Amino acid sequence: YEDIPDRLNLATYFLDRNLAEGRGERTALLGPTGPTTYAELAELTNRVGHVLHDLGVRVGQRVLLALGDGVEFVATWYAAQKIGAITAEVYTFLPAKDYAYFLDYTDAAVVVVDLTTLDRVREAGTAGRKVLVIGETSLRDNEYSFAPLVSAASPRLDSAPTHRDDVALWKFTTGSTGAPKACVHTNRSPVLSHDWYARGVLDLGPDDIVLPVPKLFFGYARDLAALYPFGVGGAGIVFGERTTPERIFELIAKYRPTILVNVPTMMSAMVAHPDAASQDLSCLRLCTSAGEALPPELHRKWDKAFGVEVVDGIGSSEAYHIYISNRPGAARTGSVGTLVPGYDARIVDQDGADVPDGETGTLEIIGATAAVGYYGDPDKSAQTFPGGDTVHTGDLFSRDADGAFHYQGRADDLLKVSGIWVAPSEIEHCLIGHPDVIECAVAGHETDGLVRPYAFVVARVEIDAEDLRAYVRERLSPHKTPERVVFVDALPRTTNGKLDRRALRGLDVA
Ligand code: 3SK
Repeated sequence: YEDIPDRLNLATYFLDRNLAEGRGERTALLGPTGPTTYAELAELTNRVGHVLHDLGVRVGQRVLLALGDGVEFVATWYAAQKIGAITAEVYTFLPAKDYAYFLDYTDAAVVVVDLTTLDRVREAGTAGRKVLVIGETSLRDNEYSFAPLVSAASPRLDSAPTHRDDVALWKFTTGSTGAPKACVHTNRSPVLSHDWYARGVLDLGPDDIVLPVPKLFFGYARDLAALYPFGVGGAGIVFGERTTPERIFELIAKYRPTILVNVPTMMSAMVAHPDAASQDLSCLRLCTSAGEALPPELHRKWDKAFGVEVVDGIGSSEAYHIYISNRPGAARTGSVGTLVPGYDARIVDQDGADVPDGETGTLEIIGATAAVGYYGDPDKSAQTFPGGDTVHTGDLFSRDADGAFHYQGRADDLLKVSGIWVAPSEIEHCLIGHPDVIECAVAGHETDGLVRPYAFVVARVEIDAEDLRAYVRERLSPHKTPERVVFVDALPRTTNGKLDRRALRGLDVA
């Protein structure tokens, strides 16, 4: 990463560069308040930067964003970056006790909220912190109203002279056990990921308009909608409401985006939607899929329903963003693709030795976007980030002779059934092939003291559990047949929309 300047501020790099390069009047964001140009967004960012600074935020302190998507979210994020603070974002539908955890863990100098989160953040307890409130309401002692402070602030602001190796942002990761932890990243991570993935793989350009399915608190979406397009003069779409298939169809019809940043759960809901056949998605040049594995059968259903190319990839908060991906024009069903240029990888056995092509092992990813560690957890940091820009992912993969990677599940999700290791993903990929299965997940539950695979299924119509078991039995070896099929209305999900396997294992199936 020698090409990256020593002095690097993300607000200057992604946002202000558009003014310096004569793109101030181009659209940066599209949303409910209309288009926002780069010049307008940069000015709002500068004003918010002054407000944060006047509230006492200093270089290296944390600013916690607990607010819905919108122009204010993006401006506040860049404002905190511009003054050299560290940004961290959290989901807006958490209970008060979770906000208490995040406030305590981040020790944020200022927490920025809107009217959807204010009450729960208050209940969490904000003593000793300043709360910047977006929206009109009556305020308490430590609370400050965003709009009047912002309009009184200066529209000009110099960037803090941050270095490329200074800590810039935290990305929260839920992990499969324990409380959420922050992956601590320096300024160079988004800049490199922008070059390697957004430009190198997606070929993002000035005419791209990006619509994110996940909300901006999830780095996958935030970077692809509000950082990477700015790096090339393109635009992102922001909307505050919860994401539903209907809303996505509406936004596609209204803004005609070129890239849809998607996750398999929403792809499945879009495919199963009764109005799917009448949608015109021809504006989309591609749809990214990440966040969790895309079952090949869902990929095929998507192709048949919409004909929009899916560029499936895998990323993580630990490695910053996507590090293995398919390539537009050469996407393959059933593989997450090849290494994003800039990254290296090893697939290793339990002793850390490389496994040959075609065999399954644990993936180690090597690249200069690796986090410097988990905040406040040196032991876990040492396990996951052993040095040399390496991340131990805990994901099982095989690599074929063409260098394409095949996801085989999480190492800690494997089930030992009748003495044989079983990957839940194999049973899931089989079940999703059934025409009446919308979504499914497999987890280990005990039957008579023995661990057996249980399938949790969201079905389109009423199906007989025995028929589904027979469907799997005909296709996989007998010990992979689910011991039970449990029909559910929805699968448990983490705030990032990923399947919550811990919750699945804890479901009462009596
Ligand atoms: O899947 C993830 O967790 C992820 C995290 C950060 C950026 C991108 C992705 C896909």
